[in-house]
Amino acid sequence: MTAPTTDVVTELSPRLSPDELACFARDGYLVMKGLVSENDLHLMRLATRRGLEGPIGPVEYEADVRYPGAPPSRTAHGGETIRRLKEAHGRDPVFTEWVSRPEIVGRLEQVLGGRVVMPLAHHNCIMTKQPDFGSETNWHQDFRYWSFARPELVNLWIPLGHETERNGGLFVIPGTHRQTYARERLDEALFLRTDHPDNQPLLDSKISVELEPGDLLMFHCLTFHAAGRNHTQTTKCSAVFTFRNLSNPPQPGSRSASMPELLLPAADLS
Ligand SMILES: O=C(O)CCC(=O)C(=O)O
Repeated sequence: MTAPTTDVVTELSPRLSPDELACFARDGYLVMKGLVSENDLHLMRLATRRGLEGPIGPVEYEADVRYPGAPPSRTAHGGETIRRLKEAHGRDPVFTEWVSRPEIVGRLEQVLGGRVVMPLAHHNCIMTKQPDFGSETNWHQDFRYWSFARPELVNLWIPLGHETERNGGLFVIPGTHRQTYARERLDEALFLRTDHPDNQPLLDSKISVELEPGDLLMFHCLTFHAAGRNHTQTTKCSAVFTFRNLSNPPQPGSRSASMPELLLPAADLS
């Protein structure tokens, strides 16, 4: 991997346009172009490669989650396939430097409605979808296992390479963050049941989120999303972080409160 020789420094707006804000409010997700420079991507990829080659912990293995397609145990064939490099924040300063930039914090302030905090207990990882043993993730809302005063968090998903349906890219169901769901529409682990008739219209409206390096995907913590397996021979990697408004704290004693959080510098939106 060679370092990029130039990185065009352009002033990026710290704001989403009114159209982008309206799309995010309606759909629960938004793809933004050109927000991650080649140089930042290079540093993020280096940190990812270091983590995978070490491997440098903490990591989550596919065998730990047992999702469809994952090896049955860590000692089985493919059992050492990594699913996530956890604690991305501590792996390289590039991640925190990047999320702290005005063009990122400003957008987060707009959608969250005030000062932005980055919880380190959720996501804060590099998702790796590896060939052969990378698993499928069924339809879920990230908030299902989180405990905050309000379900008003957003994720930023930074693709480190191209993401398509073929290499296990994400699918989303637009607008699902604005609805409520009867308990029987979800299975025991709170995944959306694909055999429930009431869920069919939702499942039929799924969208494959195609991403390229430089893109940034923002999605609401209640937006149903899923991902398939990686049918290529190249590992797909994406850095993922979660954000909340300062006034939306984790419930004391919960897993959401189990790690420190970062208060991001305020963006100047004037
Ligand atoms: O890449 C995937 O399989 C989806 C991951 C995901 O949505 C999650 O872990 O919340």
